[in-house]
Amino acid sequence: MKLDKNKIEQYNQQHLAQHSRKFEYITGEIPDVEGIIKKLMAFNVAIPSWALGTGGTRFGRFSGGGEPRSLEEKIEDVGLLHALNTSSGAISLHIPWDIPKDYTAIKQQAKEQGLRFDAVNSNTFQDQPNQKFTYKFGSLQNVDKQIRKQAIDHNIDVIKHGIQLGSKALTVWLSDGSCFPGQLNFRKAFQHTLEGLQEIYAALPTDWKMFIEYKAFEPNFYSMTVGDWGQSLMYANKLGDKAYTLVDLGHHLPNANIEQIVSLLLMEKKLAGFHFNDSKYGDDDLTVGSIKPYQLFLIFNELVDGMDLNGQDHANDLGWMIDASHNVKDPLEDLLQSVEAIMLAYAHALLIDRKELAIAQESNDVVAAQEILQNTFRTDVRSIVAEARRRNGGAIDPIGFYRENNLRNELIKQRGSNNIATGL
Ligand SMILES: [Mn+2]
Repeated sequence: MKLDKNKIEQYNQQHLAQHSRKFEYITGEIPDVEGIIKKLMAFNVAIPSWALGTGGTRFGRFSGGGEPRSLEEKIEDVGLLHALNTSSGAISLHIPWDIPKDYTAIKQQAKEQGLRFDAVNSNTFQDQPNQKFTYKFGSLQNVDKQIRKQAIDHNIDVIKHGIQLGSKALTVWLSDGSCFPGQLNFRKAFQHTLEGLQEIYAALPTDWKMFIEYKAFEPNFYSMTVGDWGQSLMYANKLGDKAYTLVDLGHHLPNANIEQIVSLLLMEKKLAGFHFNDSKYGDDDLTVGSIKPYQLFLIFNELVDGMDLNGQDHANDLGWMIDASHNVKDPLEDLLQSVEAIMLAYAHALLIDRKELAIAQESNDVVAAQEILQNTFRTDVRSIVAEARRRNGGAIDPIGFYRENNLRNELIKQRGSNNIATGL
């Protein structure tokens, strides 16, 4: 479904007076709003191809209707999000769930909707039909060399798909690990995994990156072979300059200080980027910012600080992606909420008075440091984010527009109500 830009323009006209009132007020309250808006206008978060359908748990899945039936329809959905919020201009494909049949046509379609292809993702956490060997006991870590080779070949195959699409990174997430003490020789598992990653790394084009994603637990519950940022960083350091550690917010043990991890990875110039989501208990894959928006802000505080120190471009030098699941919401509404939460956290981080914060830190003024962060966090920056979107041609209120125009009903009419998109 293609959106008529005039409709967005009309919608914005109806809401302009109210929006302008809020925006003018905040412009008078904070310095350099224009500088912040410029950065917000350039910032994009990739949408993964597996997040466009209704998500499920291992207990059940309740489709909401109108889900995309093909890669083409998934790209259409991301195009729709991007037209509304102008900050979802990339799609991240999962191989083999979303292998294009015709690269040229897919690239053309994406281009027409203003989308680029983000990192490609491999899958050795489940067996595919017609696959020769099983990953039941792991992929790259496996004691069986033939199974390791199958996993290496798959990853190299994913790189080849990515080259055709114009992607520039491979994300490797391994579910490898063990469920019971004694099952695995940790050192051998690490060595096998490293050797496999080295072979995959050797197949990367020169301008590509490898993102090594870690996860503390699940599907293995005793050990994970890439279980935390320390292990991921060990692999990345041993592999070379093109290998980086990828942080998925849900992949930590409870209460981990993710902002500190981000800060140190940036210091080491080894942060690949992010998979955004939110959680209360584990890898809950909830809407970004729905549970811990303050933590998200603290993470963005470190991101902006560390990237500026490295001279990195916020919009392009790291990989930004949402990795969430939507069990009870319309997936597109949920994704709009997630991107909005990210933009708000980013806007807040850009607003921090870093000079004053450094002075407070250097003088051990704990109260002043907290005041600076919390006063910033409590500033309502929603109209600044909306203004950036409006100037890019997006809707002042994307969810408002989506609902007012019954876009989900349109999708159900086009696609039917019983189809289920590939994904988790
Ligand atoms: Mn992830």
